[in-house]
Amino acid sequence: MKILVLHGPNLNLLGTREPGVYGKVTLVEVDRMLREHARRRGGSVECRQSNHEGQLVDWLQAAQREGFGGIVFNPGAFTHYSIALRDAVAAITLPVVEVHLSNVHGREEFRRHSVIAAVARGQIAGFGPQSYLLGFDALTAPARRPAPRR
Ligand code: CA2
Repeated sequence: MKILVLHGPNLNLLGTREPGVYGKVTLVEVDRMLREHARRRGGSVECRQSNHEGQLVDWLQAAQREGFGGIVFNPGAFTHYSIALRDAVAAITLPVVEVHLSNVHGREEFRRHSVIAAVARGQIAGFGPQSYLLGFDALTAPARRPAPRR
């Protein structure tokens, strides 16, 4: 399955500033890890980053007709207040998994609320770059449900 990975604002700075919060891995390295992870699982990813809300809305809206099967989305700071991104996620039929490098629930109060989470398939936060890999797995290898009892 082909998965679209969207990185929101400021994530282009990853690995160059605030290593104590976001680590030392750059966005180029995260994307490389994702491509390798997807390849090992027989899938693929296309990774894009934008600092602009409208660009992210356009990519979300276009994803289905571009042939993607799901979206791994780190909306960055937009997570906490962008109703435009929430509406875009709610409007599309593709599954979206919200991911965060940091554990947003253990940080400042304003980061504990996501306006996206309620319309996403789920949220993964706090595992550094691995959050993205887990997001890929959640979309491509949904957890097995226990067999029904007879
Ligand atoms: O933990 C995450 O992945 C966040 O989405 C990152 C956002 C933050 O606003 C969210 O609350 C949580 C910030 C991305 C900025 O990334 C930087 C990376 C390096 C240096 C400066 C910013």
